[in-house]
Amino acid sequence: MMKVIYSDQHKLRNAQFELLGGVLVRPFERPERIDYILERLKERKFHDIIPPKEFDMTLVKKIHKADYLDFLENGFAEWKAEGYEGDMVATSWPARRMVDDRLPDNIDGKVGYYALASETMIDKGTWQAALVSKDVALTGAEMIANGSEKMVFSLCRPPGHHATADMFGGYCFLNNAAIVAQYMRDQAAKKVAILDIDVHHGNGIQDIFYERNDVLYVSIHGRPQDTYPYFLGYDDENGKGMGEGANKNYPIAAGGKYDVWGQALIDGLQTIQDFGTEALIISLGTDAFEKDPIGPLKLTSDDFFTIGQTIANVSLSTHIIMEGGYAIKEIGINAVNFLEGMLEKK
Ligand code: SP5
Ligand code: ZN
Repeated sequence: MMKVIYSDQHKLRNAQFELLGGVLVRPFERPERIDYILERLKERKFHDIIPPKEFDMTLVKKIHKADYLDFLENGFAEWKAEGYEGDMVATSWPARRMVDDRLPDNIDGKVGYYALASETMIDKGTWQAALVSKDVALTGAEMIANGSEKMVFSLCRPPGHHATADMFGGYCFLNNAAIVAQYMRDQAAKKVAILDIDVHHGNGIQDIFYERNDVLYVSIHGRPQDTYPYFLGYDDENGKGMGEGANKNYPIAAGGKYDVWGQALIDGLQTIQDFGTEALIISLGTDAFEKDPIGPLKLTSDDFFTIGQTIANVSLSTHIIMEGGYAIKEIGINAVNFLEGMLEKK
C-alpha cells in the first residue's frame, strides 16, 4: 500500500479570516480539510501513515529568497509589535509604475512587498506549519529518491504552489512541490516534471522554473479570465530562455467537465513523456471538483479515480503532494479516489 506522510503540526496554522466578496469569512483552507482526508485514508486501508523527518533549510534556500524567509519567520512578531490585533494581511502593494524592488522598513509595507494577494492572512503558527509541511514533502521525496518507494503521498498543509521565490498568497508560503523538484534534481533525476492538477494555476511553480530546462511544469486549471490567480496561466506561457518549451498550461473555461479536462491530461502526459521525465511530482488539488466552493470546473468524484489511473499508465515514479481542495465533505473521497486510481492502471 502507498505510504502517506503526515504531521498534525499543520494545525498550527489556523488563521481567523479570509477576505471574500468584501466580507471576512472563515478561511476555506482550514485544518479540518486534513482531518477528512485522514479519515478517508484510514477507511480505505491506507494504514501506513508516517511522520516527517526534519530537514534543514538548504533546499528551501535554493528556491526561496533569504529576505522572504526572514519575513515569514519574523514578520508576525513585528506586526504584533506594531500593536495590531488581528492576523497579518497586506493592504497595499507596489502596483503598476510604483517601485517594486525596495523593501520598506514598516511592517505594512513589508507585508505588501511579499504578498501576491490579500485573501491570505498570516497567523502566529503559520511559519511553523509551513516548515513542517515542507518536511512532509521532503520526507516523501527522500523515499522516492533512495528507491525505497515508487509512489508516496505527502499530505502537506499549508499548500505551496502559489508561493514564488519571494511572495506568499493563495494560502501558500513555501513551495513544497518546487522544493521537492529541486531535491529530486540534486539527488536522483536529471529531468523532473511537475503535473499540477489543482484548479488554480500554480503561478509560483511556473515562475520559479520558468527559465530552467531541467524541471518541466504542466498545469491544468481554470483559465485566468475566470479564475484565481487571474494574472498568469495562459496557454502561450511556454518558458523563457533555456526554459523555452519546459512550461505548459492548459487553461479551461469555467464550467469545464472531464471531456475537456481529460483531453488536456492526455496531452500533458505526452508532453511529460517527451520531456524525458525521470521523476514525476503531482500537485494534487481536488478543487476542480464540481461542488468546490471556490473552483469553477466540474469534475466528479469518479473523475478523480480516472485521473489517477490515467497518470499511473505512464509508469513513472510519482510523488503526490497535497495542494488545494475546499469541498470539505468530499475532499477525502476525491483525494483518495485519485490515490486509488494511481494504484490501479487501466
Ligand atoms: C492552494 C489553493 O488552492 N489556493 C487557492 C487560493 C484562492 N484564493 C482566492 C479565492 C477567490 C475565490 N473566488 C471565488 C468566487 C466564488 N464565487
Ligand atoms: Zn487551488
